[in-house]
Amino acid sequence: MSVTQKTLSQHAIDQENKYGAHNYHPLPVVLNKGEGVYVWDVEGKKYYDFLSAYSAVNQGHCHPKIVDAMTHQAQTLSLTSRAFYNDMLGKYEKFATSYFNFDKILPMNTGAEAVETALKICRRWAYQEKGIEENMAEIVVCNNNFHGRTTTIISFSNDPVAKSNFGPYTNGFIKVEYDNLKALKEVLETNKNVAGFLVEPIQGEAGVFVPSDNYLIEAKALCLKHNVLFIADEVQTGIARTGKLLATCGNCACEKRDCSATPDVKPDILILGKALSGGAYPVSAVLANDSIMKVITPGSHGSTFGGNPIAAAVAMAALEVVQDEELAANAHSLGTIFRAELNKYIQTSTICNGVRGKGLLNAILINDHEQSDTAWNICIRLRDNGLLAKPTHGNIIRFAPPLVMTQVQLKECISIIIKTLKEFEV
Ligand code: IF1
Repeated sequence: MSVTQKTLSQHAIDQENKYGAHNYHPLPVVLNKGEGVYVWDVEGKKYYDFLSAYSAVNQGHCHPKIVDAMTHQAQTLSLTSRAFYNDMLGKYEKFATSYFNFDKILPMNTGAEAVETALKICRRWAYQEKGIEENMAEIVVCNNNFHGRTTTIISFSNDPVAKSNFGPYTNGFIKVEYDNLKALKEVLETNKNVAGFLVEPIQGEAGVFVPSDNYLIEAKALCLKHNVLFIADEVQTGIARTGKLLATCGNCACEKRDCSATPDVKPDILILGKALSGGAYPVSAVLANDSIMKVITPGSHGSTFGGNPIAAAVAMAALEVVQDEELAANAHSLGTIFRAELNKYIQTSTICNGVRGKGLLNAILINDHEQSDTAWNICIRLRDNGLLAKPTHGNIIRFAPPLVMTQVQLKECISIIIKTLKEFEV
């Protein structure tokens, strides 16, 4: 059958199926244009993007300031490797360390690379500074975590789909229940070799689990008491997504942040990715103060593209957009409206029995069992109704639009979501 007879979408889907590894199960929609909160498919249909590439496109698709910075740098100097200096990296490092209020930054590319980098820094700090016996360091992680897909990271995952048949696994991790201070306290009191505690301020992939207001600050206090590094993975929750510049916040330089009830927590090691570039380019980073980052010495860590000139230019532009357009405050106020409107609907809904989240990282709970395809079918209908979203696990649908959304646009999206959910009312 020729392409003209098949829809352009089906042709693209068939090509991916035939030539690409099947490591995803995408929603059947083929996009070819993005602008702000909108994306278009190859047949020209327009959608609200309510996933933002898993919180990478916080600044909106193809933000002109970010695209201009990327284009200009790409036409000037794209990559030197770290074998030589260049005029962009130091400028970016000064900008970013001041912006997030840390002494040093180690630039990488993907979120998983930044998580791996943080684990290496934590282990070396444990041996060289805390005095733990070589190869005995343990890092505490939470059940149902998601920190990426490298072999070490899946070694401490409890998701069989992401983990099975990829062994042998990396040792040196202890799992505790998320949002359980008693469990964390117990582990820190009974294990003298704990080097760090790696935690998502909100568990995104697990289903947007927001911990108790005091969890992060009390966990940080326990880490301080036991000389254990508090490592915050803000790859998904960072860069204004939850209504503050960072979900942990941590005395950042951003004056206009709109703090919610959660008290500030300054991590010992901060991990960033995704929206650090506004979704334009792979940029991630690990930030820490000198007392920790000093364990990294020449040749002990690196990456060909880490901190390249384009990444530096893009990240500075992306972070300026967050401040200039007050995206944290917008995420905070729009998120409050979103949860209030969905909670009103839930009072009389038979298909939706909960909404949770912070800022514009939210999820709804579908009233069906985990293995049902109801959440998937709802996302198919949302697509037909002009809004793109995707289930996390089973019966939970994550909603995370770009933070540049206006109140009028949000209200239209809320009506699309409720109209679609009503189609599944029993
Ligand atoms: C996929 C999930 C989200 C992350 C946190 C590190 C990373 C991620 C908290 C690694 C990445 C992405 C990966 C992407 C889908 C998406 C995701 F569904 F996988 F779990 F957002 F929830 N820490 N999350 O959320 O960053 O290496 O991908 O740049 O792999 O399907 P990365």
